[in-house]
Amino acid sequence: MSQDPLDTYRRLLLIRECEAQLNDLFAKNLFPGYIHSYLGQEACAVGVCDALTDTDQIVSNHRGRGHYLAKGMALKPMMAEMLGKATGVCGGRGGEMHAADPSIGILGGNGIVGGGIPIAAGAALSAQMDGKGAVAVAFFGEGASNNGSFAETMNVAAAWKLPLIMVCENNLYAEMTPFKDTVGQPDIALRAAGYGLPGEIVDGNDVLAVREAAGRAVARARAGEGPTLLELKTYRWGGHFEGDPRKYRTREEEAEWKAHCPVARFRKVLSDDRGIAEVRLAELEKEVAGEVADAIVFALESPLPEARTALSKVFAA
Ligand SMILES: Cc1ncc(C[n+]2csc(CCOP(=O)(O)OP(=O)(O)O)c2C)c(N)n1
Repeated sequence: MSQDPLDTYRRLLLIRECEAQLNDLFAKNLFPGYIHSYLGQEACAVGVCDALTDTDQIVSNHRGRGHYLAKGMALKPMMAEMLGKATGVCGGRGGEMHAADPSIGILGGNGIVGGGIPIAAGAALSAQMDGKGAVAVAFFGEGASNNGSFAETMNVAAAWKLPLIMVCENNLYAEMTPFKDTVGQPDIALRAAGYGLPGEIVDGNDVLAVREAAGRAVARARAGEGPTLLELKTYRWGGHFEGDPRKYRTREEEAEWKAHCPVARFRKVLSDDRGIAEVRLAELEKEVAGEVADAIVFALESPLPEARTALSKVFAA
């Protein structure tokens, strides 16, 4: 749990810089496979993870780097994993969508939309049985909220009072489909009442608002009062994946959302409300950019996994 505003800012910057640099690698044809960028959604991951401890567990989705970094995944092994290298956090076997580090409560990403939600419920059930007050978080998009796994998990989590925080990052588009074309009413949080649990709509571009809402949900879960659904209203700045021509939305809409940049917004809070000097903020920004640049060099220079290890860590062959 972080209460240090500069630590919060550092992690927002870390995600922002990683995403920008990875997009650059992709443009230079140095990135294997797809990139599902988290640019624009940084405050969701950081705000939620600020309310957690190392023993709490998270389950991510296909847009997971923000979640990994916010929960504390080490930068170099994370970056190497993205490039499929042997030094990656999963030895290069997970790649862009499936990094994990259970030692700090990151149970992994998931390429199956909605697939991570019941896994998080399982982690919450196990935390409940352990009785040590840990909680689990499911991160998913609004597209996943129309999947059966969402409905089934909401029901069982409420019935069993699981210490589960359901975090829906509503970024308005599932691949190329506008969310408004797929639902009868646009507020996912309202569905919570039908299952018998609290639901809250939060400005997902305001890291402090996200942290406060997550803090309330975590406190409820730790107290044995059961799950909460948080709907974080946000926007993905890029396409569904890098290279997506984004024909399904306007550049004007994108500019409007970019004006509510979650990183710039928190920077303004730090300088205007908390009196943190410009020079300190600029120093931190430079430091983070340097760390990311070093991590990219590390990842690029790392070896690919050796062919003879192809079957290691395979449960059944
Ligand atoms: C079960 C399943 N259906 C469809 C897909 C293809 N798919 C990948 S991402 C995606 C959109 C998911 O949207 P959302 O859950 O809102 O997350 P976002 O990409 O907006 O972060 C789809 C349909 C998939 N991977 N798995």
